[in-house]
Amino acid sequence: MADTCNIALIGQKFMGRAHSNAYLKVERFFNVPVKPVMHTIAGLDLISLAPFADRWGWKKYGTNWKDVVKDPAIGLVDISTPNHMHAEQALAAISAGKHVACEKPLAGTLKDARLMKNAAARSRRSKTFVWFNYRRCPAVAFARQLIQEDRLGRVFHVRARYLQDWGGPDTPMSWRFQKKYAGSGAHGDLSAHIIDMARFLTGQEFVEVLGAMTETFVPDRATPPTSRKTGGRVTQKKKPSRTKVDVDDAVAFVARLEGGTMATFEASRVAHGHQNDNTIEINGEHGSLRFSFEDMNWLWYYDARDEKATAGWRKIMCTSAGNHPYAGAWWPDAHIIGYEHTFVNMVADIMAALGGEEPIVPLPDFADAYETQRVLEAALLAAKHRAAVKLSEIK
Ligand code: SOE
Repeated sequence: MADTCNIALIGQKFMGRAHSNAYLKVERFFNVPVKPVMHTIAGLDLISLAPFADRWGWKKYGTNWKDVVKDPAIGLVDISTPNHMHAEQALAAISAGKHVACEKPLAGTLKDARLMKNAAARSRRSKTFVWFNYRRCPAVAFARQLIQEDRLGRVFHVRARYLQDWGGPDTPMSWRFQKKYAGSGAHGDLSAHIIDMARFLTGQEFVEVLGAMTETFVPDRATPPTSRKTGGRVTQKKKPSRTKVDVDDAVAFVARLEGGTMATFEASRVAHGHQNDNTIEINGEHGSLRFSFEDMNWLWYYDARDEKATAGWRKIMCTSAGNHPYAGAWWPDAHIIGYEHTFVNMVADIMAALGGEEPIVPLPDFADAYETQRVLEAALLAAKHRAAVKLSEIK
């Protein structure tokens, strides 16, 4: 019989839903050596917490995350909160001897990320994981496999972009637009994913960021109405006001990876027509690979060794059991999967790791995510100083 691990999830918004769904589904599709038990959900808003717990099947709920992480019944703490809370929550969970699965980026700042990495390294009991979920699209995992089989030969280019369009002037202020909560804007939120993908796919670390540019197109945003409780009555603050944005809406940077790979990255929240366009292309000596999340079941492959007359991009449907990672857990060929499956795949791998088994695809721990955080920092410094920044300068 499989062991169990009681989960405490902190955060009940977008990622809270994605993770809850993953814990709920995983053992219907995967044979996991350790089964997650949806024990406690912690969140700030008590009014929505009870229905959330009920809808997703969390046994308990509470508004005090500090009590929740100390609960002896809990085995793994899942941190799905804004970036400025990651360090405090992860450190508390690690010192309570829990395993930790933290949302990306590892933290809002390099300093927080370093504290987390060091705490994880010192711990004898805690295993750590970071939710870089796009590694777990079968097409991405398969691309890595092809690169490891040396299908591309020497890698020349990585060309990655992550474009969204929800951050225009009409979007009100939220934690994502404030440095004290988020650390940075599109950069920490979106570049973090494509930096992780570049490292994951090529197996190469970054050597230098040669140049970077950040831009804040929308300098302030409407402050959302806050509600106040006066004498048992909830009153809305009416006066419209605006709050200053102090993070980037968009970023672009150029980097060199080990092996001399030339890499370009772009991330934006104001690129109309691109809603979740997480695209990466890799060009090597013998061919190219291309993945785009909005078409996530497909991997594009160009083999430069094909005869010229019939050479061309192959569009590979990555849903074949036994051939494509994770595909065997899901549906018959071409019965495609979506965003939520990447999180289920990740929980399957976390549960495998907790049970002493090999995950299907390597899991990023705090030390791994810290490498991505160093690249984020190098690009921010390169933009600030309009100068190249060597990764060796970022400790
Ligand atoms: C918002 O930009 C967001 O939810 C990111 O925070 C996620 O990491 C990304 O996967 C989807 O978009």
